[in-house]
Amino acid sequence: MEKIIYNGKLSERAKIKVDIEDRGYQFGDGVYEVIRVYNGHLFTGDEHLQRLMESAESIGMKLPYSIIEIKTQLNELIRVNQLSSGIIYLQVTRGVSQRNHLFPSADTVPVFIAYTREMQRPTAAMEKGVSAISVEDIRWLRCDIKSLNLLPNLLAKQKASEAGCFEAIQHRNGVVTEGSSSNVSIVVDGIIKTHPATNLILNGITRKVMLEICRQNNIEIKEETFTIEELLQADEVFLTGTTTEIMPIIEIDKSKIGNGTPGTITKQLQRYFKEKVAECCSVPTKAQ
Ligand code: DCS
Repeated sequence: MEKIIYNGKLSERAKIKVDIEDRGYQFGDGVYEVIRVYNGHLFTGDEHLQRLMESAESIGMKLPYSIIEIKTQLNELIRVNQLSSGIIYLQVTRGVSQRNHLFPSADTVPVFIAYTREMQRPTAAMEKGVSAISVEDIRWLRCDIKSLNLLPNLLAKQKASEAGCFEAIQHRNGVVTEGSSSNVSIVVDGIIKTHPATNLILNGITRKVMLEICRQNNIEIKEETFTIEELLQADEVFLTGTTTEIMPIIEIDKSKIGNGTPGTITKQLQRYFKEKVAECCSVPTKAQ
């Protein structure tokens, strides 16, 4: 029987129902995280939970549990569901109250859920590379908050899929921001460029891991904006994201990137990333 976390307790998934006046359901009034699990271990769990707390605070919500409590709950969930390779999705909404745009009274209890899903690493796509389209970024000006309001991201991803592509790379007036569910970097003359962590992008945890890898291995990186022209002319382009990992982009808007195969630096970053995962997660947990 699949278990989930519902308001701090392990519960049977089939028994939990969402209230029709849950503010997450009605308004998208809440925040979420997706955390990767490798070999039964949370990968960069602390960073994700820290971001969840910051997202909640940015919309005037307080998490109902401490980060340590949440981590304990998540590890228990991994154990009972016997998850080895996959993700944990967690979400906190402002709770259930009669529909009203105003925040509900202070005693309204946030609704906190987490569930697991098995998922393998996207190894075939990471080896071959994937294609993308460019789209206008029509989102709001607080993309740094991991809010439940994902409609513009969904529209962008759907458009990419209908064009036979993996991701939609968004831009504001020709300046690249990020993918619909990933961050974007380019490589030009051996130097990586990625959008600075401002209000216009989600400060991706995988992006942070990638920055750390670059610092540790003397790969030059500039957190600077770049244009659609620079993107199309770049030697290499890659995405970073929790489920995407480090994903080479070999074609954008039907135009080849570099020679149309994954770039050398991108492949190097993939190897370093795999090492980071091994450092954290190579020893199986007791339950496996
Ligand atoms: N940008 C956006 C808009 C995202 O939604 C995500 C992650 C990222 C960047 C990459 O951030 P992480 O490296 O922290 O994952 N999106 C999550 C999602 O909604 N599904 O999977 C990952």
